[in-house]
Amino acid sequence: MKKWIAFASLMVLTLIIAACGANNGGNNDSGAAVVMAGVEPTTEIVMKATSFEFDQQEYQIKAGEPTAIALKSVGGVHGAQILKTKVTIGNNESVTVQFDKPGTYDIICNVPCGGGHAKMRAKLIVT
Ligand SMILES: [Cu+2]
Repeated sequence: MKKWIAFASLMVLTLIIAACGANNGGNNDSGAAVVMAGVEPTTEIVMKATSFEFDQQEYQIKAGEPTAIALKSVGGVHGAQILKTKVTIGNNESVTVQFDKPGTYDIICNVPCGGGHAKMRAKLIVT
């Protein structure tokens, strides 16, 4: 009887370790961009948001450079989320980020701002 309990405990432990391993693998994706709090940016881009679009379809930044990404709302209240990263920029806020390597990321509005909200998309191209 005790053997079964020990075996069951071992199985549970194995599953927990496996689950943790899988989580770490998933987090690597989010490591592409790092928020550089307190770091002086070397360059800045400004995204202007209106209801319901960003002023450009594509924004370009360079990998390896601390870059301030500012979100200026010209009309309405909006937010920007860079998918596959942990970066979000609030309404009329600026966040300094640095990307490790080139890539293309989707930017979406993350504030439910009205009828055209779902169409508020742009791309961030890291070169
Ligand atoms: Cu929105």
